[in-house]
Amino acid sequence: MKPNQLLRLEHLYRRRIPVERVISAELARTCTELSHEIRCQIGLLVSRRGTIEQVIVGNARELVITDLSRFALSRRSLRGLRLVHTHLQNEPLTHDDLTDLALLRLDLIAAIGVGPEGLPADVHVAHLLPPNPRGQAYEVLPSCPFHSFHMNCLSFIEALEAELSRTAAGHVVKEGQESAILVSVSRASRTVQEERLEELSELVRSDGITVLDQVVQRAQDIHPKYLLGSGKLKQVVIQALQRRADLLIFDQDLTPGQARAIGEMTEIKVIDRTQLILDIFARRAHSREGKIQVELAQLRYLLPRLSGRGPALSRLGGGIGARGPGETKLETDRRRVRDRISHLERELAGFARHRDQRRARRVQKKLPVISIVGYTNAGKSTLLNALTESHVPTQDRPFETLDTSSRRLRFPRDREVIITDTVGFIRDLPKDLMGAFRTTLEELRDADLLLHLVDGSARDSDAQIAAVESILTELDLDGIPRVLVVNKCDRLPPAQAAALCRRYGAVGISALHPATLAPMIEMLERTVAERPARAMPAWGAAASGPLREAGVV
Ligand SMILES: Nc1nc2c(ncn2[C@@H]2O[C@H](COP(=O)(O)OP(=O)(O)OP(=O)(O)O)[C@@H](O)[C@H]2O)c(=O)[nH]1
Ligand SMILES: [Mg+2]
Repeated sequence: MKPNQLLRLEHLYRRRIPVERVISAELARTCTELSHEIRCQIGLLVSRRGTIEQVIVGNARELVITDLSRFALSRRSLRGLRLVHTHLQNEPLTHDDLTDLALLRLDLIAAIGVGPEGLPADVHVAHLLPPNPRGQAYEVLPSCPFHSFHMNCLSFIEALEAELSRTAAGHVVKEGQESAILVSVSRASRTVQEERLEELSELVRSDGITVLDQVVQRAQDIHPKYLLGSGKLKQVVIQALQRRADLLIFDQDLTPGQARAIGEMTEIKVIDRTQLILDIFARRAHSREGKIQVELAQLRYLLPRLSGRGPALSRLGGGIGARGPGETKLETDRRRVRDRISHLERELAGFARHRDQRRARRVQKKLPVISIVGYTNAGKSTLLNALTESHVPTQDRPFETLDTSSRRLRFPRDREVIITDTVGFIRDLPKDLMGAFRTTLEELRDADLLLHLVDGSARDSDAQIAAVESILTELDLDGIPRVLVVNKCDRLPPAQAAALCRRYGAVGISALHPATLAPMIEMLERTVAERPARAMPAWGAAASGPLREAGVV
C-alpha cells in the first residue's frame, strides 16, 4: 500500500457519521474509492454515536473482525457496533458476513458495492431477528442503489434492540437466574444420550440454572477441536446468543484444548459436566472440610487449563458465577495455584488425622459399621434419618449431602452398630472430585458392611447400580461385603417392586415409610451378627443366605 493510501485509511478514524445515518455519502465514497484502488475490502466498525471504532482492511473477498474484547456484549442483546464494509464486485452479503452478524451480535451489517468507477453502487443490509418459529437468526433487506438508500439508523437499531430484549429468554428465566443450552455429542445411542441429558438437566436445574434448550448430536467422529463440527457449533452459539443464554453446557468433558477453542469462538461461558458438578458441590459445601475438598477439585481441574492467556482464561472461572476460586485467584499463575493446592492438601490431611483418632476410638469399642452408599438422590440420608431418628437434611436434588454423618443404631436384639451416610455417587464421577473427596470416601474403608441403596423408581436403575459398583471397585472397596436395598418401593406397583427385588436379589423398602423397614433391619442384624470379625461373606452369598432366610428374596 502506498503511504498516501495508508494515510487516507488512518484518516478514516477522524470521520464521524450523523447518528441517523448508516454511513454518510462522503464517507461511503471515500471507502469505495480506496477499495477500488487497493483491490481490497475496507470495513468500518461504527458505534451508535457515529464514531469509527475500528478500520479493517481485508482482501478482495472478505475481511476478518478480530478482537472485540473492548466492546463486551455482557448481557445486552446487541453489541452497539455495526459493520459497514465494501464489496468489490457489488456482491450481496456472504454467508460469512451473516455469520459474523449473528456470532458477534452486531447492530447491523451493511455492504456497499464498489461500482466500476470506484463509486458506491448498491447497499446490502441485514439485521438480527428475535427468536422466531422459523429459527431464522437474521433478515436480509432487499438491496437498493446507494443514492436511494434511506434508513434512520439509530431509531432502527434502538427499536430492534427493544424488540430483542422483549422477546429474548426473559419470560422463562427468573430475574437473577442464569440460563443454559445443553449440548451432547457422542457415539452412544439416542436413548442413552437422552437419559444422560435428562440427568444433566436435573443437575443444571439443581444448580439454579434454567434450561432453555438441548442439542443432541450423534456423531461417529467426534470433532477433535470443537467436539461438534465448527459449522454446527456456530449454529448452536448463534441460537444461544439469540435466546440470550448465559451458558453452553456440554455433557461430555472438554479437553483443555477444546475448552479453549470453543471459548475463542464465543463470549458465552462454556462449561462441561465436570465443571457443573464442581459448581454444585461448591454451592452445597458447608463444612470447612467440604469447602476445601471442592476448592481442591476446582483448582486441579483448572491447572491444566491455565496455559492460555486472555479472556478464555477468565471465563473458565471456578465454574459458574463467582463461587469457588474467584476471578482474582484465577489471574494468578500456575505456581500460585500449585501453592494453594499444597496448602489445601495439608489442611485436609489435618482433618484426616482427626478422623483417624475418631476411628481408633470407634474400633476400641468394636462397634460394627454399616455405611450407606448409592447413587445420588437414592434416599440415603432419608434412610439414615428413618433408622436413627436423625435430621440430616434431605432434598429431591442431586448432591444434597457432601459431609459424612455417623449415628448409632440399636437393633431390636440390643446389638449396637454405627451407621453412616455420605456423599452420593454419579456415573463418570469427575476424577478430580474423586481425588479431592478421597478422605471422605476413605471412611467407607472402615465399613464392615456396605448398604447399597438403589432408587427403584429411577428409569435407569440398572445403569445407576453399575455406576456405583464401578466406583466402589475404583475406590478399592469391592472387597467389603455389601447388600443391595431397593428404595422408593412406594412409587412402584407392589408386583413390580417385588419383581425388581427378585431380579437384584435385594430387599425392598420405602425409607419415607418406617413401617416398611423391618425386614431390612432384620436382615442387617443377622448379617452383622454372622460376621466373623470383619470378614463377612460377599454380597452374592449374603443374598442367598440371610436375605433368603429373612424371606425377602
Ligand atoms: N417416594 C419416596 N421418596 C423418597 C424415599 N426415600 C427418599 N425419598 C425422597 O428422595 C429425595 C432424595 O432423598 P435423600 O435422602 O436426600 O437422598 P440421598 O441419597 O441422601 O441424596 P444425596 O445426598 O443428594 O446423594 C428426597 O426428596 C426424599 O424425600 C422413598 O422411599 N419414597
Ligand atoms: Mg444425602
